[in-house]
Amino acid sequence: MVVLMRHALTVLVLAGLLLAQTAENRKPDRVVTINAERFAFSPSKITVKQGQLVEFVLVSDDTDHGFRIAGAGIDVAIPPQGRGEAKVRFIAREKGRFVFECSRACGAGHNLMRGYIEVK
Ligand SMILES: [Cu+2]
Repeated sequence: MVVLMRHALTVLVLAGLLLAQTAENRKPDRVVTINAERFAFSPSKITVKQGQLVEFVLVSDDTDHGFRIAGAGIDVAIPPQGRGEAKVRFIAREKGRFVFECSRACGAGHNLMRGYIEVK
């Protein structure tokens, strides 16, 4: 019985995840892979068109890092090298410059880990 209930719960959780994803379930207009390593993102300057749905694929070349886009409500953990990647979607609704930065303390040059997205 407990096992059955666990299954039911799993199904509910999965259904919820699916619902949450449908809104932005369309294929991204652009996929940009960003590599993170002490103490830089590469590339660190990215230009996108206004309205594009951009998917960032975030890969660490060493330790734990984070990827935060200021003012966009985005902050995800990037797993250490060999432990997979993080994906996050960003819609460039307004023109301008969005700064991104590392959000996990990764060492002495952590504060230097930043870049920007230029929306044109
Ligand atoms: Cu850092």
